[in-house]
Amino acid sequence: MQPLGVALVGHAFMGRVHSQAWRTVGRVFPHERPVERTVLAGVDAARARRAADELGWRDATDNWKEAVLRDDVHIVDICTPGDSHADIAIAALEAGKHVLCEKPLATTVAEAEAMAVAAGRARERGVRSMAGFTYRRVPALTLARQLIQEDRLGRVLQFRARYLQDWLHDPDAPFSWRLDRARAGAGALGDTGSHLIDLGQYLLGDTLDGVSAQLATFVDRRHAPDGTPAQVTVDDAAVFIARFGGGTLATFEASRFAAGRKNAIQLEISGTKGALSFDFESMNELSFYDATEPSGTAGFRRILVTEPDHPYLRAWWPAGHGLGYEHAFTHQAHDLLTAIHDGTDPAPGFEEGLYVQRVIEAVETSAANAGVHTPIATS
Ligand code: 4PW
Repeated sequence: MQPLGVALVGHAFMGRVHSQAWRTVGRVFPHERPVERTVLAGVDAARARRAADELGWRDATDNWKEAVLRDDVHIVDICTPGDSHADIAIAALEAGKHVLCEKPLATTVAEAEAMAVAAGRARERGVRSMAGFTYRRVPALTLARQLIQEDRLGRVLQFRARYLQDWLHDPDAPFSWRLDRARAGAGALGDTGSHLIDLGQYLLGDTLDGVSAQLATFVDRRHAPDGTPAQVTVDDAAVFIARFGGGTLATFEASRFAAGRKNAIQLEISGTKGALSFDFESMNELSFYDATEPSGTAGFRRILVTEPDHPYLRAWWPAGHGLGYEHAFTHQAHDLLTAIHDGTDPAPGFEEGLYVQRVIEAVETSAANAGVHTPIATS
């Protein structure tokens, strides 16, 4: 059977992780149509060629448009800074290619809307699109959703979400595109806060009505690696409170200045019948509290999410042997391939990515207005 050719656009951190996933997915999750790493696109031809050799891609190019239009490319995987997502995704969808796009979907709501419209049109022709909110595919979080859907928490009263990193805590940490509003759209809010917003819609199956927010930039001038001074134009940290449509009260925090926290996605979800607690720094564990148990023996119970019956785990190692950061990207590629094969829409699609973008915009509007409550736009 003809392989599904993938074009990877971008080969920095995210491109490398996605590359690993495309290399692994067919071995761990066999699919009828094999995947081929057809072409890697970057901004510089020589660097793209070197990356292609290192990461196992057949061809390399400095022209993403050419890559996207190739007849032997069926999936376009976008791992570039946010300001190029819309152009690449829309060109790919119009050319009839399935698209996986890194998060956040875009740098503005207007771009995300155009992408969602293009995705809607493409869907009518059987072309699929997916937003790369990969943490949905961490088995412990997939399990958390199952438990919530099985009503093990009862009515969910509170959703607490924090995404803490500290890579900017050092005032001498170099400037990069992630600190440039024109290229990234937002700072901690867009880069990592977007995951929390997505996990809210994923885990609770509900969306936020409005937000009250504050943002902070702690270091507003840095130096590029070549010594050039640069202005930081995004937030270093974001906090906001919110309420879901179904009534759940929510708190969100994203920070790149949380000293000592490296990639701590910390969730605690409390309901009338129980609670769940998760920290990505112990990503193979999920804590569950069953409030229906007698109080004398009830307590948070640590579930090691490493058993064959847990989501995605049967395909990996014998029971008890955990997974890491990269595995969720393999699960993401597997879920996209499954949707393409079955002719169904993968989740999250661009509509859900657009919702996240609207929440980001509402957070920024609220913060610019001293935290005033700001509704989430619906169209
Ligand atoms: O997975 C995370 C990303 O979504 C990474 O840890 C860094 O933070 C890079 O972007 C976000």
